[in-house]
Amino acid sequence: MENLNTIKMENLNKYVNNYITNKYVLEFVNKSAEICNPDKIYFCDGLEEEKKFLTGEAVKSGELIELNQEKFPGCILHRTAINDVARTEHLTYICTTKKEDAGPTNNWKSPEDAYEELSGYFRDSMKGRTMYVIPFMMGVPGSKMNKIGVELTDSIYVVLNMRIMTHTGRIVADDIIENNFTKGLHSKGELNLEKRRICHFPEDNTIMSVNSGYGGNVLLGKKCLALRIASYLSRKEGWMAEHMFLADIQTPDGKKFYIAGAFPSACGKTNLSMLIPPESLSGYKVRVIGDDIAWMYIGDDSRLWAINPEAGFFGVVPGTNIKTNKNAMLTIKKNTIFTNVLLKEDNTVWWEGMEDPPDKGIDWKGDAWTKDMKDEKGNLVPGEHPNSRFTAPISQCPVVSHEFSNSKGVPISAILFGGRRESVVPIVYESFNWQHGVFIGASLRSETTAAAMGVGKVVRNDPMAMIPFCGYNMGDYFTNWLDIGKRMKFPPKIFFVNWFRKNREGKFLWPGYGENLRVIEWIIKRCDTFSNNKEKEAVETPVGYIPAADAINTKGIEISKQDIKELLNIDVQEWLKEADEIDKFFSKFDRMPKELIKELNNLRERLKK
Ligand code: SAT
Ligand code: MN
Repeated sequence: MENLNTIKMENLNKYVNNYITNKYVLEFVNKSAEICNPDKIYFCDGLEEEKKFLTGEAVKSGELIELNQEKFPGCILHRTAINDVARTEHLTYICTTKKEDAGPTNNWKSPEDAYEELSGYFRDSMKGRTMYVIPFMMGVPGSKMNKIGVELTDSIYVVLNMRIMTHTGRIVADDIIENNFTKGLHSKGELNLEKRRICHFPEDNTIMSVNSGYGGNVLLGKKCLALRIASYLSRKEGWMAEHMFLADIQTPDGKKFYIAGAFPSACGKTNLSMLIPPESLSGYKVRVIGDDIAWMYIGDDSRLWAINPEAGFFGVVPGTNIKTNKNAMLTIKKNTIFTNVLLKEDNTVWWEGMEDPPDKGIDWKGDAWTKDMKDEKGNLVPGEHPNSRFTAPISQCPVVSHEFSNSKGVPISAILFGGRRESVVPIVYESFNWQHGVFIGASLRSETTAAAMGVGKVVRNDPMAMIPFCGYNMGDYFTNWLDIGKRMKFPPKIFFVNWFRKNREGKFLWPGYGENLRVIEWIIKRCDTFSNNKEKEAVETPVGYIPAADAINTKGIEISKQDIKELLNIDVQEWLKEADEIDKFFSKFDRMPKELIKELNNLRERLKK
C-alpha cells in the first residue's frame, strides 16, 4: 500500500486489528506512536465482541469493575484518580496563532509553545500500554452537520465511553475523507495534575489531552470537539454549536414544540429533557432528543433547526432517583458505565438518595465505607463523588424521541437560558426579540457546581452556559448569534428560566423537576402562533415579559400566591446591580458587539424609568 511507505516498520509491527487505509489517519497514528511509544496499536472496530474483550482486559488490570450482571447487565464501574474528578478549566487551553482569537474568557497558549510542552508530556506516555485508535462520528447518521474525528487513547475506559457517546469503529471508516477529520490525542500519562493539559488547536483541527482520565477532559468527541472545535467552525460556516438539551414536547391537543436549553453543567438539563409530566398536566408528553449539546443551523424555511450530535448521556448521578428522574433511572439499568459511585456488597451501585443506604460498601475512592461514617466536622461521608456520572445510550431512554435519529433535526420554537440563582432572577422571563434574547444569554450568571474542579461556589458569568466550551473569542461568538438571528425570518423565541430561587428562610420557592413543565407550558403558549390569548398571559417588565398573575398553572401543587409573586418579582435595585455586573463582564471584551452594549444601556434605562 502506497500510504504505508512513510510508516516506520516498527510501528507497523505493533498494529492489531487494523482496517483503516486512509493515509492521513495512519500518518496521525504513526506520528503519535513515535512520541507516545505504545507497545501495541489497536484499531477499535466498534463491534459487540470488542466490548466484551476490552471490558475483560480492563477488569483484569483493575481499570474497571464488572457489576452484578444479573441486576445490572452490561454495566461497569470506574473510579478515577482522586485528583481527577471533573473538568479542569484552568488547565484547558485554546491554542490559536493570535491570542485575541482565543479571547478574554479562554486560557491561551501559542500553538508552538503548546506543541512543544505537550510533546514532553506525551513522550513515552504509552510505554507498556496499548494505544487504541477510535474513529468516531459526532452527529446523526445521514446528517449534513456530521463531523468525523479520530481519537487515540491509552484508556479502555475512554474507548468504552466513546462507544456509547458517539458512533465509532468500522461504520465510520468510509466517511473519513482525506484529511477531513479532527485529530484527538489522549494519554492518561501519570494523571499528574501539574502536568495536566487539555489543549485545542482549532486552526489545525486538533485536540491534545494529557494526564487526566476524567470524562469531559478525555472523551474528545464531547466538549472538546462537539463544542470547542465545533463552535470555532460554526462561526466560519454560519451555524451554531451550543451547550443545550433538546426536548420534544407534545401538548394535550397533539401539537409539537421542540425546545432547546442552555444551562451550565449540573443545572438540570438532563432532568428537564426527559421530565415526567405531573398528574394535572398528564396530557403532555416530553421526549428527549439530547441532554447536553445541540448543533443548530438555519433551514430552508428560515427557521432554526437542531440536531444532537451525541449518542449517549454523560449524566450527573447525585440527585438522580426514581422521584426526581425516573426516566434516567430506567435508562441506566443496563449497558451503563458508572463513574465514582459507591459499590455495594452485592456488586451493585448506590448513591445518596437513590434508595435506602446500604450498611456498608466501597466508596468512590476505593475505601471501605459505612452508612453512619462521619467526617471531622461530624457530617455523614457520602459514598459517591458530587460529580459522579453515568454513561448510557440515549436509545435506552424510555422517552427517547423518534426525532433523535432524524438526520434533518427539529425546528426550534423556543430557546431557554437558565442558571442557578437564589435571588434576583425570576422563575421565567421572555426576551423582547432575538437581539434582546442574545443579550439575555450573554449576561447569564449562575452559581458554580461540582462539574468543574476547584472553582468553589460563586456566582459567575457564564454566557449561553458556554464559558468553559467556547473555542474562540466570545465577542465573535456573540456576533455569530446576532448574525444568525439576522438571517432568520422565523427565529425561535428566547426565554430565561431559574428553578432555584429561594425565599428569605433559604428554602427553594419552586418544587422543580417534573413541575417545571408548568413553566414550559407557559413558554409554549407564548410560542404558539395560533393561541389567541397569549397577550393576556404576559406582563411587560424592564427585564422582559413575565407571566401574568395566574398564567402559570398551579393546579395540583401547593404553592401560595405570595410565593408565586416572589418567584416573579423583579427588584429594580437588585437588577441595577445585576446590570453593573454584566457591564463589568462585558467590558473585558474588545470584540463585544455594539448591539449588546446597546441592550445593556436599554435595560438600565428601562429600570430607571
Ligand atoms: O464533564 S463533562 O464536561 O463532560 C460534563 C459537564 O461538565 O457538562
Ligand atoms: Mn454539559
